[in-house]
Amino acid sequence: ASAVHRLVVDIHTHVYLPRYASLLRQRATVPRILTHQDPSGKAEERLVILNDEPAEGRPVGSQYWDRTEKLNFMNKHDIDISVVSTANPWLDFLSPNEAQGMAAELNEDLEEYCMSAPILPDTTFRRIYGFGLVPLVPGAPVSSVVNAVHQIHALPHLRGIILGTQGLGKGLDDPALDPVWDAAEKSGLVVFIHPHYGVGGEQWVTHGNGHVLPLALGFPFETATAATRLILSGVLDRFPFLRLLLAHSGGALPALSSRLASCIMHDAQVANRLKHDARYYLGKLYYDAVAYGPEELGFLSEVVARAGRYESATGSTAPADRNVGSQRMLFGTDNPFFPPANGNAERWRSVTENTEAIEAVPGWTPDSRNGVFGANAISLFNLGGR
Ligand code: 5CU
Repeated sequence: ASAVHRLVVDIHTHVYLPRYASLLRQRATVPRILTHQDPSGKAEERLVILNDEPAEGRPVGSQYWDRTEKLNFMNKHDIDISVVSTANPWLDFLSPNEAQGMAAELNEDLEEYCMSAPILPDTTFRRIYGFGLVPLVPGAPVSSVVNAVHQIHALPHLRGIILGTQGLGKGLDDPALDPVWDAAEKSGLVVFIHPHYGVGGEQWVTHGNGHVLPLALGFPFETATAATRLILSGVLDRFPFLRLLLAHSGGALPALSSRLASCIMHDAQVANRLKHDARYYLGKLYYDAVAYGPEELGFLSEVVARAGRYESATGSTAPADRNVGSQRMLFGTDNPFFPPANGNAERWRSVTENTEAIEAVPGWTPDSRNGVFGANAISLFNLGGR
């Protein structure tokens, strides 16, 4: 297998399409793009998306919206194919009407962005596919979200949906969202759950810590909380074929899943509601491999494989095989976030740390590494077709 060129597919890579960037430029409150003047009078566009980030924001430019820049980044890092998604906070700040119209337009824009990307030489793959947007905002009629799922499903280069965790204002475990999970399950689209708000913000009082606490801890706890609420509400029992992909390797959930199972076991009301031990559900989810360390990736693959022990009929007592767990893990970069801290490095450390981590996971075979780099994505997203 290693003699054949290994395909690298980046499934966690973001864009602010030009229409979305224009929307952010029109805003006076976060999220927004503003024009910042330095003391010499030089003007520069800045992005402010997180509520707690400094008001002057961070530099933003064509790397966020220009497809040529995305392809240049892919070429520089030997990435063959990207499955791009709008970055946070998606449409979360819009009214239901605005979100509905914007989702429909941005999905068409993204289809065009993907469809007009080059074909990967000697293959039937486009170099770019996408995750669409749904108008999941407080007060939106659930039918508008279901309609957007149908729109995305009908657009040939969109293979998934990206979601934040707010739902219709009551989180993703809101029973009102069952029609959305039903439509997503029937469509086979991959649902990418991504954080934005963080959990634990009251602990982030800065002391000069910049974005470190919200990004390193707040984001992973938000993802873990959202996924746990989905498990506890029975969504994964009611929609067992739903394909949910968790950002940042599942955040804090893999490290806490046995504790979660124990807490459920000691609460009869919750335990009676679920069909399986909590650890079982971790084997039904997919995870990006954006964890930056081989030990963390190895641990995740073991926890995912261990879920097989909690299959009620066939449960095995064999040691959890990391290679089995790796089949649910997929390479990602988080581009254009985490650019080199010291200017224009040839290759971004935020990318090379993840590629080196995949290469170094103890116990993974070459096939498992190839799977995480690209083969798992090709199968999960059913890539191919011009
Ligand atoms: O650096 C950041 O703020 C982010 C963000 O907002 N979203 C993301 O996916 N990665 C980094």
